Amino acid sequence: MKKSLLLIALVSLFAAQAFAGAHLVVNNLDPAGTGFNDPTPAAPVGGNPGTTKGQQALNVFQQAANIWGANLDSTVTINIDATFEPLACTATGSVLGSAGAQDIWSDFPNAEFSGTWYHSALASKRAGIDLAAIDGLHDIRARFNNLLATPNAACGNLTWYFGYDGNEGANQIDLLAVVLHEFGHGLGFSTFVNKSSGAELAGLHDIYEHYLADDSTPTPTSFLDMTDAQRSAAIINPLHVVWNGPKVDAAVTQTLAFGTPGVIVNSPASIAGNYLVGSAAFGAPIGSPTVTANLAIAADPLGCAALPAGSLTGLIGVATRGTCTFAVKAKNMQNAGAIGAIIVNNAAGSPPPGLGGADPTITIPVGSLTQADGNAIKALIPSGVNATLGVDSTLRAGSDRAGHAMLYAPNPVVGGSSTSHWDPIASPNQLMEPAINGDLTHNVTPPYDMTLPLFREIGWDPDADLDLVADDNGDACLGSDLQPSVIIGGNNSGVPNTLFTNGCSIKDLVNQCSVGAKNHGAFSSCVAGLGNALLSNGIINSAQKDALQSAAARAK
Ligand SMILES: [Ca+2]
Ligand SMILES: [Ca+2]
Ligand SMILES: [Ca+2]
Ligand SMILES: [Zn+2]
Repeated sequence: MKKSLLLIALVSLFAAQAFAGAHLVVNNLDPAGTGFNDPTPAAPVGGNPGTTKGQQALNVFQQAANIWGANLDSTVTINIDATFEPLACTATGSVLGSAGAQDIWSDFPNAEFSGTWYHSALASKRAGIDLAAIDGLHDIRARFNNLLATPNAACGNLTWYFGYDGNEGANQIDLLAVVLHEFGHGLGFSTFVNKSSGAELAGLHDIYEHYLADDSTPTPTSFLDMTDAQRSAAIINPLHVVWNGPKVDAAVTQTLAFGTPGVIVNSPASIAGNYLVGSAAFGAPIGSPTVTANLAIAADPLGCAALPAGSLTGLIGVATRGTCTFAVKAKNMQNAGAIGAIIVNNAAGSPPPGLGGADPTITIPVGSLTQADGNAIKALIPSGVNATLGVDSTLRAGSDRAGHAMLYAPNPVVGGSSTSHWDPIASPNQLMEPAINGDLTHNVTPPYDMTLPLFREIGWDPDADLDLVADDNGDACLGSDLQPSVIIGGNNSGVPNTLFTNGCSIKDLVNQCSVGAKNHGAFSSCVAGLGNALLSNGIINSAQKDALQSAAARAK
């Protein structure tokens, strides 16, 4: 237990307490009159019985705490400090919330890996003691956007929905999903690697980073084996940063649906392969239908002028971004006979942009390519390029070819978000994507969601009996009796109920005697044998052996 690092300085102390599952406590740090203390009357909604906006907000947080508490196991209370504050807002996109660990630890008792940072809630779960309290801290600090309390044009008139049922209306944001998401970051769904420099925090790996890899190489390259420069390059390698761990790999097959949109170059062989595609707000959705054809550059390479009639008949047209709208380019290519349209970005960066705009007369599928991919493809079009614009039905949306889940790795980097989310290409939509989608279920397990499998991977082991021995890895006695002394049939032997490293207590072993015994005599003699074994191993003394035997004898 040598190192801790304070991420945010705050005070307060809570005593550790044992709970089946985990106990998350939300501390309301809002000043009077706002956020959790907003006295504005509100009608109960979607299962939330609160009668003020503030009470409803607090209820939603408690609901999120209960959902995580039912899915995680810890003997140590998880303390979360939360506020509503004005966060960044625009008419087209707003920061809903942010959260992170207040305190992190390495080299604590029962750490799975040495020299590795853990979020304090997870470190405390493994250690069985409240490590954040040692630093005078809580585990998680979470902030939520107070500008969404009432309709506000600067935030696109979005407001919070306080129901528990996911039935938010138009222009409403499901607060419960956002709180689950932000608590997820604080519980472990985030890396401490510097997203710009690629440097590790204070030179140590972190437990999340442990499973990050770049799959550009035939064998994915672990972030742990990279230099800072290699790490910073990988962080901006879209669709190539993956989670390389067996539990999430298994969750991928249970959760993600087949069908990844893409441009697949079929020939020539030199550039054959899958290319990331951005989708358009107009035209047919990519994949309905999937189109395969030769590519042709529009006679006007920008596609802004009307194109010669029939010049793209049966072809997929290619135009470059700029000068006129995406919809104008697509419509001109459609008018010239194209069965699909590709617009190549005119600036560096990846992933390729989504194509905004509207024109209901466009009926062909339209997609975008990055400048780098588009230029490489365009260079070979004069000698013939055949490609498919559609859905790759052999690849799960959000998985790479090897079956690893993809993490968000946009270029340029998005400081708070890169690598600490799934890639948004994931389908069905996942809780831990960088933007909240309206169809989330509040489930954190497959077949809906991969967040809990990721938590299992980083060490949130299932431990229903809270004996700190993982139920799925080494606990030979599930549902252990952990009373301080061995009590047999109501008779307290006074013998300390030692817990062994295999997750069995002395009482568990006594219980095994009672399961196997045909009658009380057989039970008693089994306990006598157990007492002798414990004595000869120096775990109890002979007086304790006698006390154990006597309690068993009286337990008739
Ligand atoms: Ca998605
Ligand atoms: Ca256990
Ligand atoms: Ca056990
Ligand atoms: Zn997030």
